[in-house]
Amino acid sequence: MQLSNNFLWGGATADFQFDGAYQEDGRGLSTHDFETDGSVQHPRCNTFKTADGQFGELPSSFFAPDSLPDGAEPCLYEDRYYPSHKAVDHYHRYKEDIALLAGMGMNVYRFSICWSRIFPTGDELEPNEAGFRFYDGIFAELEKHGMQPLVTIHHDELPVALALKYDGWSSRHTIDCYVRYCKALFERYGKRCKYWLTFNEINAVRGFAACGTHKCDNQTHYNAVHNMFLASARAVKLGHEMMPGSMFGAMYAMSELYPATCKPEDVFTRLQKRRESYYFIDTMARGYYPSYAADLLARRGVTLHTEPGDDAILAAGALDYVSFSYYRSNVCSTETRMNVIGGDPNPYLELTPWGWPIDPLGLRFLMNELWDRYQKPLFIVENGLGAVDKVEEDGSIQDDYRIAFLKDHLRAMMEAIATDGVQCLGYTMWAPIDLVSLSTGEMKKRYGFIYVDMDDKGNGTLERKPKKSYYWMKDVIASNGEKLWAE
Ligand code: BGP
Repeated sequence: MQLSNNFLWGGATADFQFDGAYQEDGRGLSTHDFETDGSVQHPRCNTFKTADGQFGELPSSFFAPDSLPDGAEPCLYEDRYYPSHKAVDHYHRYKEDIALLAGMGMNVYRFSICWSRIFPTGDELEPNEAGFRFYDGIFAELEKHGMQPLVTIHHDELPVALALKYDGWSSRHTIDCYVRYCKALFERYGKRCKYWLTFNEINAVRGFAACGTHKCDNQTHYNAVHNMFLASARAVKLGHEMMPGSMFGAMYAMSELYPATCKPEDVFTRLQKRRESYYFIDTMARGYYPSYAADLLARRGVTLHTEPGDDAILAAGALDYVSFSYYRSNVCSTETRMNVIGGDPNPYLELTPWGWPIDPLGLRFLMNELWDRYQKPLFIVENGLGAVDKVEEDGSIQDDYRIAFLKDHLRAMMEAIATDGVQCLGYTMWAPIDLVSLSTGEMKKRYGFIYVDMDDKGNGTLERKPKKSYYWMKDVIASNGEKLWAE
C-alpha cells in the first residue's frame, strides 16, 4: 500500500511552545506569556495581580479553564518560570531546524504565526515590519528545501492588549483586528503559501490564554466563538479574493468518541457529545449553523448575540478542507462528565505515560466520519505520542514506543485513504522537534523525532539530536508509506 506522490508529509509546531524570543523585534506580549511551567501533579498557572495588587494564580488546565477574578490583570513574576519566553529557541535556530525536517524528506511544515509579532497590541493600523523578518526567513528556508508552508494564523493566543482592552474574542472589535492581521499576512505571504488554518482547536479552547476572555461561562464563551466564526469566515473570503487557489481550513481537536454501552441512552449521549464538536465544524465548513445549534445553546442557557448580516458572512467564508488533531479516543455514558477530552476508561486500550488512550482504529473511524459528513478533503495536522525519552550512554535515543505508535496510526490513516476512499491532503506529526507541552507546560513530555537538550525549567544546551524514529520516519516518507507494511 502506498500513497500518491503529492501526499503532504510533515510536522507541526506552535509559536508559544516552540519559538521563544518573546520580546524580540518589537513583539507585543501575548496571552500565553503569563503561563508558568507545570506538571500533571502541579498544573501550570496563569499568574495575575488582583485588583488590590496581590499575587494571584489560576490553574490553567487548558481544557478546564476558570474565570479571572474581577479586576485582576495578568502579571509576570520574577520567581516564576514562563516556558513561552524562551520555548526551545526556534527563533534563533530555524535554519538548522528546518534543515533537519527537510533531511527527513518532509514536504510540508505547519507553524503558527504569532499575532503580537505582527501587530504588537493588535490595534495598530500598520504591521510591525521587524516582526515579519523571522517569518520571511522561515518561508525562504522552506522554499530552499522544496517544502510547502501550512500556516496557523491563530494558535490559541492573541495580543494580551486585545484581551485587556476589549476582553478578547468577546468583542466584535477583535474581529476587525484579526482581519487586518490576516490581510497583512496575505499581502506579505500570499504568493508563497497555499494552505492556511484560521484557528487552532477552536472547539477546545476557552478562557483567557486561548480566547482572551476574562470569564469562561457559557454565555461569554459561545458569544466569543460566534465572533471567531465570523472572523474565520471573513478571513477565508478575503484570502480567496487576494490569493486565488489558496485553501483554508480550521483545526479541531477530534478524539473519536464511543458510547460506554449499547444502552440507547448512552448511544444518544454520544450523539449529543459529538455535536459539541460538530457544532464548530458544521458551522465553519458548511457556512451556517446546524439545526441542533438552538437546542445545544438553550441547554447551556446561552442567548447568542448576532447581528444582521452575520449569516451572509458565514455563508461566504466556508472552509475548503477539514483539519484536525487526533491523539486519543474517549468513552461517554449518561453518567460521564467530560469536556472535549477526558471521559470514562476504555478497558480495551492501552494508555500513554500521560494517561491518553492509544487508539489507531479510532483515527480511521474518525476520518471516515468526517469525510462522509462533509465531503471535503481532510488534513491531519496533529498526531503523535508524548513520552519520556532517555538519552543512552552512546548518545542515542531508542524511541521504539514512538515508532510503534506512529506506525499503527499511519497504517490506520492509509487504510482510511486507500481502502475506504477518504480524501486526505496530508499528515503533519505533532511535534517533529521536542517542545513545551501545551497542557502541562513540561519539556519532559516529548513528541519529537528530534531531541532537544532542555529540561522543564529551561536548563540545557538546546542542542538538537535525531532520535531513532527520525531515521524510521525518513524511510516511511521516502516510500510514501509503503515501508509501514513491509515490517
Ligand atoms: C494540541 C495543541 C498543541 C499541542 C498538542 C499536544 O491541543 O494544538 O499545541 O500541544 O495538543 O498536547 P500537549 O502538549 O498538552 O501534550
